[in-house]
Amino acid sequence: MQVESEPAKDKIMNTILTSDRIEIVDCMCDDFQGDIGIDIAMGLTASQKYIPSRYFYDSHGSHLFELVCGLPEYYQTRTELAILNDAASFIMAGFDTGYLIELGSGSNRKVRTLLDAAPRPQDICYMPIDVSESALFDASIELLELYPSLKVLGMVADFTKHIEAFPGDRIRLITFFGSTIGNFNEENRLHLLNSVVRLMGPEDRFLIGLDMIKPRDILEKAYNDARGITAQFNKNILNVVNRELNAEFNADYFDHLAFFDETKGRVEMHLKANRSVSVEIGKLGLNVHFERNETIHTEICEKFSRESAERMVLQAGLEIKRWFTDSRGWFSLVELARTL
Ligand code: AVI
Repeated sequence: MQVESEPAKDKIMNTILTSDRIEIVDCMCDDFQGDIGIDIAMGLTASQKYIPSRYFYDSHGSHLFELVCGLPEYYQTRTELAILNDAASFIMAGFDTGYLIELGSGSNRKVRTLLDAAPRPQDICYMPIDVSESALFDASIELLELYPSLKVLGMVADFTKHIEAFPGDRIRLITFFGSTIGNFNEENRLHLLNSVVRLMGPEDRFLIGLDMIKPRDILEKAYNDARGITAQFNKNILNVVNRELNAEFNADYFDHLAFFDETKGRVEMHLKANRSVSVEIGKLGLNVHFERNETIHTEICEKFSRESAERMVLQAGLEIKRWFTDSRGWFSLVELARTL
């Protein structure tokens, strides 16, 4: 099980950069420290040990994830980009002014296809939301150079907690690419979608990427690449825990494990102890023992069918406006509106 923290109310925001075309605000303050202690204490004392997947994304983890996106086995990014290239003009025809919000923005590659298709990019304010300040900063600066009339309002924020801080004075196109929704368990998925729905006005649109169910060998190769980049990405979570909580994980004592669970319809990632080992978590005053072959569950990657996706969005109070997919039906980009 993965845990999300409670929504933070009345957040204090620090402006970390402001000029006439860009503002970046920080909604995280010192949240990360407080949350990670609670999350790791809960996760590593559970019967199936786990570490929430959001701790993958420190600056090194964000960099490794960018490498994963370019791997030949990881079809998701290029398939979604190809769908976006074909669909962008249709999507942007109905959105020529307002906030273009990107949840978990990372690099700006996908949103650029939308901006390229925008009839009047000067009337759009791009709002990237990401926990990684460095990724958000670099991607925003690059966009300002590429689109000389674009305005950027970036938020260093956890979109599972800070959605209520998003401005609502103009129409919004909220994007959530990469099938990141599949990294949430069913309860947290619904919770997140509900909070997006509460934010949406009747004219707002929500564009979500979904990775679809496909043969096991394709899925398992995507999470077990030949170069071992996904393994490095998975193990990096231990470095984050070491750094943030003064822990003593030796990443060499854990192996990367990723498999498709057909009954659950999801890929799971784990770190499997290759020996019996005890690990001191200094800041928590906790000593955690791992038997050989015991695993830490680090990620779920839900794979959708058209039916399961329809069920999910309907339950959240959303209706499907348009469904874009590739010729093999491997990935889908779904345009949603609030159910009236
Ligand atoms: C971010 N997310 C959609 C990726 C996925 O495929 O679930 C994270 C990832 N994990 C391993 N490889 C990529």
